[in-house]
Amino acid sequence: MAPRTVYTFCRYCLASCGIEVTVDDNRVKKISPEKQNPHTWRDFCAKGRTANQLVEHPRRILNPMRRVGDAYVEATWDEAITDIAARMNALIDADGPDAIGIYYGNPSGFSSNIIFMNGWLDAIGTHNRYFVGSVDQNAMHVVAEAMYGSMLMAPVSDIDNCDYFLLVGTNPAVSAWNWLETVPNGWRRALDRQRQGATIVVVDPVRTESAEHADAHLAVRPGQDWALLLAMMKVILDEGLEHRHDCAELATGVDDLRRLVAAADLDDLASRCDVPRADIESVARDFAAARAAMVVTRTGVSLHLAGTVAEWLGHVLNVITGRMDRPGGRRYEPGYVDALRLAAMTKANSHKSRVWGRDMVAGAHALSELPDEITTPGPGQIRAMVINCGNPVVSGPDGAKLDRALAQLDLLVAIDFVQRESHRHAHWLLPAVHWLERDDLLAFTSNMHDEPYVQFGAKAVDPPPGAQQEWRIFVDLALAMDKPLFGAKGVNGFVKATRRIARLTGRPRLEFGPHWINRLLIATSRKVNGRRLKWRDIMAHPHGLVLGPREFGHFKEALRTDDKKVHAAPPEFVEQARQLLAEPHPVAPSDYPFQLANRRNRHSMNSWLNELPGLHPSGKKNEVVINPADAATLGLGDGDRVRVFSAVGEIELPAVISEQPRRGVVIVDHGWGSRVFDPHGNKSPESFGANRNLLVDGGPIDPLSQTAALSSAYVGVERVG
Ligand SMILES: Nc1nc2c(c(=O)[nH]1)N[C@H]1C(S)=C(S)[C@@H](COP(=O)(O)OP(=O)(O)OC[C@H]3O[C@@H](n4cnc5c(=O)[nH]c(N)nc54)[C@H](O)[C@@H]3O)O[C@H]1N2
Ligand SMILES: Nc1nc2c(c(=O)[nH]1)N[C@H]1C(S)=C(S)[C@@H](COP(=O)(O)OP(=O)(O)OC[C@H]3O[C@@H](n4cnc5c(=O)[nH]c(N)nc54)[C@H](O)[C@@H]3O)O[C@H]1N2
Ligand code: SF4
Ligand SMILES: [Mo]
Repeated sequence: MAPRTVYTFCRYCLASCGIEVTVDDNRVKKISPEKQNPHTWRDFCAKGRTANQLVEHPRRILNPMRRVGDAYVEATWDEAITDIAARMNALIDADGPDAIGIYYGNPSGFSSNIIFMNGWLDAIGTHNRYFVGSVDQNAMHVVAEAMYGSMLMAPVSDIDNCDYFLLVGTNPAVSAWNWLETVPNGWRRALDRQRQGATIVVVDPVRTESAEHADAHLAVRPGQDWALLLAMMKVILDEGLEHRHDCAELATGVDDLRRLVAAADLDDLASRCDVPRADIESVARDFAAARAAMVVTRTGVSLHLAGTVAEWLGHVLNVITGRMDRPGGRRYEPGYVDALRLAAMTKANSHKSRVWGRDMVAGAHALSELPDEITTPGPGQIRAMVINCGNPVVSGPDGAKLDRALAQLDLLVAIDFVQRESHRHAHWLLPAVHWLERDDLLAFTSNMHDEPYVQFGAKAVDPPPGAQQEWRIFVDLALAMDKPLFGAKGVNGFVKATRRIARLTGRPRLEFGPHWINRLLIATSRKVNGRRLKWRDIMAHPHGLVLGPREFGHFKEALRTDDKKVHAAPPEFVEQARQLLAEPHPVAPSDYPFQLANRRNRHSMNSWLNELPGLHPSGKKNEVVINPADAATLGLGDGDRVRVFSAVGEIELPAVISEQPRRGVVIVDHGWGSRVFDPHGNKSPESFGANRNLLVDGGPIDPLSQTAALSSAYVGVERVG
């Protein structure tokens, strides 16, 4: 057969680059950027180009594998599902549904996985749900819920009209312009604006690639953005630089903000964040005066103990200076599916955790609570876990504590391509399907693109015969456990009936699955620019389809607060800010004088690509990056072997001396030190670099987002030997 070309998009990150995949004999020969894609391809990177290396990973799990003693043996799906269902049901019968827990990681949001996973979790009725949000974007969810009335209401950036970019805790030159929004080619578009006269200010303790190109770089003390942004808000409100109309008509609570800043002192705030007061004042004034401006906040803001307050203040700066829903600011893109309405219709999970008595955030508990929920005996103790698309021992705080807890489980099931660090105690390894091997319609992120856009993510190659998509695994488990899928009577019977019909007619697509839901979502989709989307429109546009121009004016109508206003000063945030103001200034403990920062690498995707052959030309490892002045004090030279330690762990890595981190900050990239095991051949595990999250204590958390100090933990550094 001649090679064929498949047009689809990359599903590693939300940049969603259009790609052209050359396929020969069910093998990927080449992946290139798809320049006919009208919306997104210009961020295309080596991760997308090498995506087939994971598909063809020499250690890929090809069939379910069951642990027998210290080894694994292959089994059929029937055996796997029957055994897992029976063991889980026995635990539920003995201890109740909370005996079953789940962790779902970042990639679970890039397919229909989560819909069906929730269907299974609702079938069981467990509250023990843990997700990646507590080590990523929970702060944004908490802020959006309180200010806009929906945790999913994420504003998108109107880069091409912006005159003043205040980028806080984000490095778009490396990570692309995406989090809970995506602006394809966003960084280059911002640089284009800069050439036309726009100003870019980057706030980051690290002199990143983005900071290198900025007009100004404020090297904030890690975790203290709240003080910096509060100071800017104070300058704007005290000097009357706010947008009068929006403060009165769009928002409520601005008077509460005035009272809050009246209690704050600029010199105090400047000293907390360690940015000169004069710099804060000039940025605040220029930001407020700019014709069009935006604050953008990301993981550099959220992964701290005061992350939610800082995230909130970033949104507040946009609101009070009239940046919402105006050209060059942030707007709301409604997309073709009304995700906010659908989210409001689904039953919100609420539950207080057993050990720490904490509420759920965004429908799940925080990763830092998981170890204690596994190890503390009593009713509701987790006895069985599923890890769905995740590597929490590496991505979350205090991985060693979680690893010890996972070892105690009666049953651990990992759904993934390879057996990674977090899966080392798994009783079952279930082989997953890569995005190159599956069809996806990401309808629930349609409101996160910076223009109305749809593309069907077509599969390029068939998956290995023994791999299965998560949706099917969760449906099979619900049926085998005889628990009602989606917690609704009758669904299991319906699913079985469609399976029977599919079998009898030889038409597999008659079986209930994600394509049913996709069709339904399109049939009930909202009109975009006056036109309702049709399934055949999507199919007729394999390169993707822009559904008309960007529209302003949707922000206010999308608000889901009762009074349809932005709540600028939710009392819990104001209270938390007051508490932060009352705390003493941050001082590093004498044993642990440095703060541990993090970087992303163009060629890494969190923890899942670092061990691929050929992706890290500069060598496969992470290192500790130290400011020359700190290195001199420690007597360290480039390449020296160094021990980095905290109260909960220690790691060893080579030192690199660089001006990148400010004094008192050392950088170790996350996502390394995650072993890839060989359940088939029993060769020794492959591992590169060190897991820096072993140094992060999971105890102290941001009370609002329940996120640990992932990017501001205190550590000590010393030369080895
Ligand atoms: N210190 C520090 N820690 C961080 C961060 C940081 O900046 N600093 N970043 C945080 C952020 S933003 C994130 S998103 C998290 C990520 O945290 P996680 O999502 O827990 O971890 P990943 O490293 O993304 O691992 C994803 C796993 O899913 C698997 N996988 C990929 N696709 C699929 C699929 O389709 N199906 C299945 N079943 N498995 C799949 C991969 O092989 C990999 O094992 O890490 C967080 N941790
Ligand atoms: N190449 C690549 N791209 C990715 C990913 C990847 O792993 N690799 N991951 C994707 C994912 S899951 C996500 S969530 C996004 C994340 O996108 P971003 O949030 O833009 O991620 P980073 O590049 O880590 O940028 C965070 C920046 O915050 C800085 N920072 C750390 N602490 C502080 C602080 O206290 N204050 C301030 N102001 N800054 C601080 C860090 O030094 C870093 O430069 O990227 C996505 N894109
Ligand atoms: S990983 Fe690279 S190619 Fe894939 S969507 Fe993100 S930026 Fe694009
Ligand atoms: Mo993330």
